[in-house]
Amino acid sequence: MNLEQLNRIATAMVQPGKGILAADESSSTIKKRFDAIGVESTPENRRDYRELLFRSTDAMRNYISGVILYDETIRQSAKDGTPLVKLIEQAGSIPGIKVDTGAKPLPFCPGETVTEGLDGLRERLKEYYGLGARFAKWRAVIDIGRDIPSYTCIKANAHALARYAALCQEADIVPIVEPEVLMDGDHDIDRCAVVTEWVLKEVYQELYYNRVVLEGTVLKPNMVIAGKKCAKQASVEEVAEKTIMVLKRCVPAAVPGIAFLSGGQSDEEATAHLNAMNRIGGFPWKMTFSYGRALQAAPQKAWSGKPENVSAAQAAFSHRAKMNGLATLGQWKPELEKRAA
Ligand code: 5MM
Repeated sequence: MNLEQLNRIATAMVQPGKGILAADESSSTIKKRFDAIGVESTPENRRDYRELLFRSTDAMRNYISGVILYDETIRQSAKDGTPLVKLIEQAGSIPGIKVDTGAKPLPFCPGETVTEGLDGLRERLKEYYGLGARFAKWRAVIDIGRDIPSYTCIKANAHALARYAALCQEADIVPIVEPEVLMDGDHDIDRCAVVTEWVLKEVYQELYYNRVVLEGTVLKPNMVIAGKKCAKQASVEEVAEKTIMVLKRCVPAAVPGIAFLSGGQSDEEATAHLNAMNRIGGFPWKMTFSYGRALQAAPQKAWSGKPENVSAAQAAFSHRAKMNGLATLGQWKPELEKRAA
């Protein structure tokens, strides 16, 4: 394990002003996104769409530190034959790879899942390193509902995340550790705080027992936020304060940075929350974004599968990337959205 390299990559991934583009939708997820804009999900269309993102020079050069890819994408080339990984590198951004194989039902735990993908991971990581990946991602999913999450679910997912992270570091690949507490339910923000704290405590305990070196990791958590169906939604300030409170209780200062997922928040909410946290400050890690939907919803809509819309889609992507880049510095303002519109 080359700790110096791991720390250098992790630090570059969370550098101020930039964040991570999560473009690692599995085939079933990207199909859902394409269905919504009336585009058939073929390998060519997926390639064209992702090529459009990676050729968005303004966004990629100035605001995107790294891109999480799916297995298909890391092997694909652009229309002119340039490997997509090269496009990312040429823009000064770091290629990464999703290595979990998805969340599967957890036996005797109704409604809960455990993320799989450890079998053969050592060999896959070696191949991905050869293909250019310098960081990886594994997403555990924790749902909040009546009688869930169970300790069984939290423990199983935390253990798998730590086994994955150790294998990554052995292969000189920075692990993004993503324990996502979903915001799908009707729970309030305080319940989300309690569950997120429990999950993060277990995750850091398992990382310790699995000998993961925190300086060579990045955490990708949910924000502490009320469930989408909760009648009482929290203010931007409350989300920012409670997220910082929970993270301070759980995440050691040795972790270089925290890159949030957007989890179903609107584009602007995800930006406003990140901005509010960075304005408050006073924490030991960099705080940035690793958004999927909150970065891609606008460009997907603008593109809608039409070649003549590529520039408009790239402009939409650049705008969201810039807004989130400003939020990492606490310099975003709602007026900036209006001016662009
Ligand atoms: C881009 O979506 C990622 C892949 O999801 P599936 O494995 O379900 O296809 C997802 O893991 C993503 O990286 C995170 O959830 C963050 O994305 P959001 O949209 O929550 O910001």
